[in-house]
Amino acid sequence: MKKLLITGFDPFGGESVNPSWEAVKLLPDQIGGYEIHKLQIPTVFGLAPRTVLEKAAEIQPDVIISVGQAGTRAAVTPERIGINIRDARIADNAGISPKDEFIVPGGPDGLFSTLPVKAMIAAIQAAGLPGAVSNTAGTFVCNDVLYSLLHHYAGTHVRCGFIHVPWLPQQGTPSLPLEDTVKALEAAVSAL
Ligand code: PCA
Repeated sequence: MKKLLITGFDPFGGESVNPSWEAVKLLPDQIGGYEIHKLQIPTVFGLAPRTVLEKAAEIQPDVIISVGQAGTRAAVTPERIGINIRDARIADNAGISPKDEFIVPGGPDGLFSTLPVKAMIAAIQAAGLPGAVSNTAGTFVCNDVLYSLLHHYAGTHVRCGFIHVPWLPQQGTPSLPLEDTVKALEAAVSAL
């Protein structure tokens, strides 16, 4: 059976919950032909991608999907591209807020997700849930993970990418109930 490593973040920015990890935690241990390996990662520049890469070195997944919270979005949004920049508006969970730094000095400006972004969105919508493409994962820790994974696995058979999910209802508006986010992630994985 193929292996999928899927990650969610710890809460950040003073919040007490992060829907990405809450949803990833509730995924079944198998979806379609994939064995699901779940991992919580810290909202810390550099450490977040390193934590994913260490786990990936251990389990040797075929696919890696990192999931994160995007508080202003109403839909579950697979990301099209990661960009080579760290530019934080708020401090990460280690108190660091880099400005205008490259993630990989000398690396390409942008790297496209190697996941089937449009097929995942179609599957989310077919499940009756809000799904849309996103053309920016921002410049905070989520983009740090997306770009770092794409750079690390460029030219290999390991496919990777990122999905942002809305707030939970108790966090603000717009939001999506936790069970809908879980179903949307399942639908996205079923499109792999
Ligand atoms: N969202 C943040 C980092 C952690 C998370 O869940 C982001 O969009 O960069």
